[in-house]
Amino acid sequence: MGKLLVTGVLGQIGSELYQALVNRYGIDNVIGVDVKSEVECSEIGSMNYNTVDVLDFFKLRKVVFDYDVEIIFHLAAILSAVAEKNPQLAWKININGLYNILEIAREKKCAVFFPSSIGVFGPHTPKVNTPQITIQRPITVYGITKLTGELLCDYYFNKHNVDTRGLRFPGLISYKTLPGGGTTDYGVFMYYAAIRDGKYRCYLRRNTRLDVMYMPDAIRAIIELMEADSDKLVNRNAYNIAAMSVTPEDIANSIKRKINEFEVTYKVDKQRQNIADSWPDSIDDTAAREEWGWKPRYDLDAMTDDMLEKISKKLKMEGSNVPR
Ligand code: VAH
Repeated sequence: MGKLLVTGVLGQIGSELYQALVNRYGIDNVIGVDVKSEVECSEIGSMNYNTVDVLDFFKLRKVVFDYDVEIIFHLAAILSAVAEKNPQLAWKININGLYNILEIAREKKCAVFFPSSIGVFGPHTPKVNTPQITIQRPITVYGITKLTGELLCDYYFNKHNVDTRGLRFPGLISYKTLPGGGTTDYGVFMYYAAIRDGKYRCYLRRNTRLDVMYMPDAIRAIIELMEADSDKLVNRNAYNIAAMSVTPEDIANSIKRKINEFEVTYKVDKQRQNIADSWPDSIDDTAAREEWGWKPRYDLDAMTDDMLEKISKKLKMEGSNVPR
């Protein structure tokens, strides 16, 4: 595999994907870009990094050509809850940023990974075991940008032969880099609160059912998809993938197996509840399993045990400067 570029490399997915790609292909073959400068973010020091805004076409194009990039993992995006507060910015970053990536990939003949989301589905979509091909009428600007992104990626594959591939991620749970304003961030915050405070006030109803996935599974899915045989990919933009369909109460009960006194209360945030209610309860990922061998490795309790162990170590090392 040639040189790999990760945009949004300082984000929740980008930061872990960068490290996984370095571990697999070597640091000389991976470049990360994001909008922060090395002064603003200490993690950058150890990375192959350039400060680039995906809206800056010429600076982005220069990085792709200077490093002779062959695959672009385009993670830069505004997530659902933040997007609803600033739809214009979300449209600019999520659409114009992707358009720049696809135009550069067309010229440079790069492959492109695009992170879609279960946010592309809406209230008219079958909520249980949501099919790969189904009604997609999202009610959030985030979902609209991700659906538009799927269609743009398909267009560039069919019209310009750009090797675009995507995944419809569920809510992703991780401990290394905090999520950036999504609707499913509650899962991450619940684990931190369980260890640090022994209690958590959840902004979604206790019985709000959503698909979630542990980050190690998500990172492996990206790499396995981009290494898959292109000729076998039919639903390339973008695959449903799933791991577990859970509620906040399910996660709380899984945590209580290890932290018995953990208490969760519920104070619904209407906006994020409305977003969550418009998304599926569970996802059918048969196409991903059949076309490139997708299979999750973490269930809820395995994720909980690993999250609690890793966050405990992180809090000991970094102190409590982590989310409340
Ligand atoms: C969000 N974490 O909450 C993202 C994701 C399915 C949710 O797309 O916006």
